[in-house]
Amino acid sequence: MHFSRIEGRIIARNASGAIWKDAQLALLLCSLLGLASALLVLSETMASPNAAVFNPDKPFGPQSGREAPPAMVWIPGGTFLMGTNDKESFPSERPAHLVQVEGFWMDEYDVTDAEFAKFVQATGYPTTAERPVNWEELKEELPPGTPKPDDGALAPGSLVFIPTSGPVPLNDLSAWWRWVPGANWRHPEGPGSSIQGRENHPVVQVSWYDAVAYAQWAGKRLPTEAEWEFAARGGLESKRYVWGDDFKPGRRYMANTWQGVFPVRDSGEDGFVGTSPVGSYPANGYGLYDMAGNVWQWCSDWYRVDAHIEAASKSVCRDPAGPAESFDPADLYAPKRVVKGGSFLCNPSYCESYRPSARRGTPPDTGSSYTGFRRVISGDDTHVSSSANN
Ligand SMILES: [Ca+2]
Repeated sequence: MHFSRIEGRIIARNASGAIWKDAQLALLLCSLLGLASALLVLSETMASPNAAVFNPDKPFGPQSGREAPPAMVWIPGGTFLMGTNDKESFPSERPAHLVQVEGFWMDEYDVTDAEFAKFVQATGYPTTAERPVNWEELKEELPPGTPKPDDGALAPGSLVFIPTSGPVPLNDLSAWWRWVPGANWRHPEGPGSSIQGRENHPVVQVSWYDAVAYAQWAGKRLPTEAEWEFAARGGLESKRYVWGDDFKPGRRYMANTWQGVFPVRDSGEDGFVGTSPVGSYPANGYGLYDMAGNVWQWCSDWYRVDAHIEAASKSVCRDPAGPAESFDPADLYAPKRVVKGGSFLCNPSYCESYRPSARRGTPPDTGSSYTGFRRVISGDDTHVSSSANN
């Protein structure tokens, strides 16, 4: 077992999981409620240039006037309120603040197993989970003095979700995450599992480095967190979900999430236990699928828990690329990148992170069975699309 790696990661994730009740951050947030309130008033009075009436059966398409790269949709850009002032959110999602993004192209779907297989076949690229753990790199992400584990414990592997046999405290992620040697994108749950029959599911067990490598090979890049959230909102303004404020409009599930007692048993009432084929639920207002639930999606930004507080100090953030470095007071040693969108594990009792404002930090070398990605092309890089690989 990757004791140190697991311990380091799980300690970090425990801390992230407990952030909801983190007194220090809560106090920090309270000191900013005045600003948050001002922004809330602004959110209610500002013009909504991108506001749209959402019809899940008839998403409106891009009107860019340009030929779309294959399987990508045009996100028109504009100004929006990023983050939220909703009290039913994590402190890291607050406060809402004005952000402007330029138009860009975005993958209609998460990158699938079949697509990622083409990349690996063409390049021979070994993913992070398929390579032995580099102790010299890993120890930099752990508290000083952490002893080196046995070499056998540094064999290739990744994190896999394992349901528990009964209810457990929800502040201890190590109860349902296991380091599984041999787990990688071809074997998402470890040896014995495969992606056969899951070719159209989002690829998982990919690190941030793997996602960047594939994006660059395809002539694309990862979205910034601001681009991702703007796109996820689909033209709607400050809605709780990417389709509106009602979680189940007309009693219809709109995303692949978790039903039942977490992390014991997922009833699959929404049609799927685990990942679902991309595009199984209605697209959002921009015609993007799975911008809520299914799998978390890597963004290019470094993760700071207080990134929105810093951003809110400016009148408008224009195409923000995120903070210069990672910061998470609950885990000072492992730098993290932003992931967005929540996953098939998200449940109202736990994190409800399928909301567009939800955000989390994950070390860039850490893949898992619930994290994938999609890619973008800058609006002024359309020429790239003609030579881009799918
Ligand atoms: Ca589900």
